[in-house]
Amino acid sequence: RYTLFPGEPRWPKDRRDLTYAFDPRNPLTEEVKGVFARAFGRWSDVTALNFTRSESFSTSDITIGFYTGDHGDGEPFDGVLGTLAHAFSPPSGKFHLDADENWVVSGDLDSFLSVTAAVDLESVAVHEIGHLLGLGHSSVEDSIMYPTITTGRRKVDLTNDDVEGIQYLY
Ligand code: TQI
Ligand code: ZN
Ligand code: ZN
Repeated sequence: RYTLFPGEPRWPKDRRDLTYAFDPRNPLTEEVKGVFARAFGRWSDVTALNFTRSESFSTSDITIGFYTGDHGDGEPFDGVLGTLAHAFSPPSGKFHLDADENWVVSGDLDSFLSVTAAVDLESVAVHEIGHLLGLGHSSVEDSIMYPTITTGRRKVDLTNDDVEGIQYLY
């Protein structure tokens, strides 16, 4: 079953249109930006939420960046595997990814075979966006919000449990 953060924090009712921006210090390809757009789309498909990409990092609701090691928020990254990414509950909007991971862009199936400790970017993004929106971890093994993922595995489809959780909040 899904869980929520203590106090059930969520984006307020008058904030159904949320913007997101990428840290300009990380130049990302359109292919990588498209992975995030698809991950947001999986949540906007089942809620009244809309996510729009913004070019203004300082004024966006959700900010996305790739960092290594200590990056100033007291939760340092740890190199390959271990912590892959973290996101904070609403209304923080901070979504950080460990730049030391061997991120794989979904659909690139062959890369799973050749990359050691490959981590599927879209799978992690869908999970972290769940946290950004207010979902904690779920006990349902197939759910996006289950707290374990297998390296090299792609898990991007919301389950009924994820949908029930997000539709309770929004
Ligand atoms: N990062 C943890 C996570 O996102 C950070 C974390 C631990 C956390 N406990 C939390 C975040 C409670 C919010 C609330 O779960 S992680 C997975 C999963 C991680 C883990 O790097 O370990 C995914 C990132 F669920 F598969 F284990 C993405 Cl998909
Ligand atoms: Zn961080
Ligand atoms: Zn998590």
